[in-house]
Amino acid sequence: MASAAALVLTGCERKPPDVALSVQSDGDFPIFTPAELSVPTGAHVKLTFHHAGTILSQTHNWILVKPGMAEAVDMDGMDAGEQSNWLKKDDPRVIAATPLIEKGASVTIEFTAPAPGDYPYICTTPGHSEDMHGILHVTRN
Ligand SMILES: [Cu+2]
Repeated sequence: MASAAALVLTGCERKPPDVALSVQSDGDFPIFTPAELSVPTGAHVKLTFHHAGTILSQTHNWILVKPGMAEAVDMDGMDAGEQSNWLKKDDPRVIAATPLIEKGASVTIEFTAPAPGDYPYICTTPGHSEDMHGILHVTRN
């Protein structure tokens, strides 16, 4: 694995960029804003997620999944329960995940942008993903 990574790096003239992204709930509505984000492949991403609610006390998370996997991850998360962040443990379909946060809170996570493609993000609090979803567009460098 290490040698493969070194080959990729030497074949690329540019160092992967650091990219800061922000996403939040639409106030008390279980909707992500923005619903679309974009980042170049290989970037070192620092994503800050903010729960902008002030009234309702339901918690939210931000879960980035492989293409086509949002529904399955959401379903399995429901079985896993709230104490597990509404996520199946060590789910290989999950690329990045924040913990559940309360209204008014923010959390920052770091991850490496995956291969180019369109990756869904959802909140796995039961009943939220139908409206609380978006797409991370991972572009070629
Ligand atoms: Cu939510």
